[in-house]
Amino acid sequence: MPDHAPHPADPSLLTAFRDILGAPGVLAEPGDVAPHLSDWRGLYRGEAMAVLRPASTEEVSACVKLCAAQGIAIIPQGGNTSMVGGATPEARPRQVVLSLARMNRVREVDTADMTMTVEAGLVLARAQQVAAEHGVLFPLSLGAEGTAMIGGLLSTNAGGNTTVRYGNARELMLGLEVVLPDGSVINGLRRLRKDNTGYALRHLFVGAEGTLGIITAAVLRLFPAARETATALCTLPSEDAALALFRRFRAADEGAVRAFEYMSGIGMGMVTATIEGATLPLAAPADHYVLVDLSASREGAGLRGLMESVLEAAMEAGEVEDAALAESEAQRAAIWRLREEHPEAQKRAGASVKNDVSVPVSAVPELIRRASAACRELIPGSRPVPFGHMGDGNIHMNLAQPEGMSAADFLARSHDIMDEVNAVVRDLGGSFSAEHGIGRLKTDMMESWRGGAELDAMRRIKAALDPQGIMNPGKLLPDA
Ligand code: FAD
Ligand code: 2HG
Ligand code: ZN
Repeated sequence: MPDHAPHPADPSLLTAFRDILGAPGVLAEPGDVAPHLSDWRGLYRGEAMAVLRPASTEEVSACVKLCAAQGIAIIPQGGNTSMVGGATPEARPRQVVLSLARMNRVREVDTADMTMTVEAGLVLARAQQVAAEHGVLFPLSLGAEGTAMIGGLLSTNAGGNTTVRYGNARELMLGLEVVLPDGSVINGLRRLRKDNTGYALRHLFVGAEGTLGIITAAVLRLFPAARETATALCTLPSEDAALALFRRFRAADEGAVRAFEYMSGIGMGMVTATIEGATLPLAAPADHYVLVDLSASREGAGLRGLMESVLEAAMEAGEVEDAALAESEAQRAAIWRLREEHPEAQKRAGASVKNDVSVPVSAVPELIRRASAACRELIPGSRPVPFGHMGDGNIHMNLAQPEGMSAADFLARSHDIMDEVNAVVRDLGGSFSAEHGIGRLKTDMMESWRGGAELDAMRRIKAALDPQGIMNPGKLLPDA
C-alpha cells in the first residue's frame, strides 16, 4: 500500500480553522497528525493537511461549511479501530481528518424512558460504565470497546458479541444529531419508540461510514442490568455440534442467550501461545470451542441450572466433550479474554487475511468447512482461523499465512483469498460484509454484490446529500 508523508498545510486555511476551533482544536504538526493517517491493521496510510478536533456541534458545522466552501474533503474519525480502513484518509491533497474525540459528553441519562443521549466521541466502554452507574445496561459489546466511539460504532452499524440478543448498533439507536455535508444540522435527538414521519433519515447515517454526514450525538436505548449470569467454555467434536448446542440453548430459553461465540482450535492455539496469561481452563485443547454467555435481569433466574442441564444433555448426545463453567467474575473475564484476544493473537502470529462474512445461522457449519477447505487448497499450508458470532451467523473466516511463506507473498494473494471465501458465502446466501463495513477494503466488491438498482440508488443518495463528494471519499462506494 502507498506510504505518504502528511500533506503540507495551507497556512491561511489553518488560520481559518483555528479561528473556529481555537489552537487546541487543530493539529497540524506532522508528529501530531501521523497517528490519524493510518489504520489499526497497518494496511493503509494517507494524507491530511490537519486534524480538526471540534468540541461542539456548532464547531463541527462551522468546519464543514468552511470545507464545503473550499472543496476540502473530510474524513470523520472516532476511535480509528476500523477493520476496513474506513477512517484512514486517502493519498490525496486538500483533505482533513475530523476527529470526534473531544465531543465525548453524556448529555442525559433517563432511566424512566431507558435512554441515554451521548455525543459521538464517547468511548463505548465509558458509555457502558455510565449506564452501569445508573443501574442499567447499554448492551453493545466488542473487543475494541475501550477505544471505539459511539459515532464510529453507529457509522459502521457495529455488531459484536451481543447481536444475538440485542441486535446491532442500529437497533440500539432511537435518534441522531447529524451535520450534513453543507454544514446544516439535523437535530433528530428524539427518544421515541414510534416515530413514523416519512423517510427514517436517522437510519441513513447508520452504516454510511461517514460518507453522508457527521454524526455528532445519538439517543441510545438502555436495558435492565444483568442480575444473574452464567458463562461456559466448551470443547466440541465438530462445527455441527456447535450449531446443535446453539439450538439446544435457544429451545431451552432463547431470551437467556447473551452471546454464543465459536472459536477454532488453531485460533485458540494462537491465543494461548501469544497472549500472556491466557490459559485454557479445560483438560485438553480441541479443534472446536464455544463460549456461551447467559444473562438475566431477574434475580433467581436459575441460569446456572439452565447452563448445567443443557450442557449435560449435549454431552449425553455427544455434542459437547468438555466444559468449564465460570465460578466467579474473574473466571468469567478470563474465559471472555480467550475469545476477545483472537484479533491480537492473530496479528502476533503473522500476516492474516480477514473475511468478515455472514450466512444464515443454519449454514455456519457448512461455511466454516467449505471455506476452510477452499483456502487450504488455494494456499497450501495456510491456516484457517474461523471465529466469531455464531449465534447471529457472522463468522470471521480469517486465514493465517503458512509458516514458511513471507507475509508480503501471502498478502499479495489477499483478493484471491477473499474471492474464494466469498464464492462459498454467495452460494450459501450470505453477505461479504457482516459487521465491519466496506471502508476502503471492500469497495471493489460492491459492484458484484450490490450492483444494479441497489448500488445505483446508493449513488443517487450520495449525490443528493453530498454533491461535491467531500465526505470520506474513496470509502464504501466504488468509483463510478
Ligand atoms: P473509526 O474506525 O474511527 O471509523 C469507522 C468508520 O466510521 C469510518 O468510515 C469513519 O469515517 C466513520 N465515522 C467515525 N465516526 C464518525 C462520525 N461521528 N460520523 C460519521 N462517520 C464516522 N466491529 C464489530 O462490528 N464487531 C466486533 O466485534 C468488532 N471487534 C473489534 C475488535 C478489535 C480488536 C478491533 C480493533 C476492531 C473491532 N471491530 C469490531 C471493528 C471496529 O471496532 C468497529 O468498526 C467500530 O464500530 C469502529 O468504531 P471507531 O470509533 O473506531 O470508528
Ligand atoms: C471480533 O469479533 C472482531 O473479534 C474482529 O470483529 C474480528 O479480527 C477479526 O477478524
Ligand atoms: Zn466480530
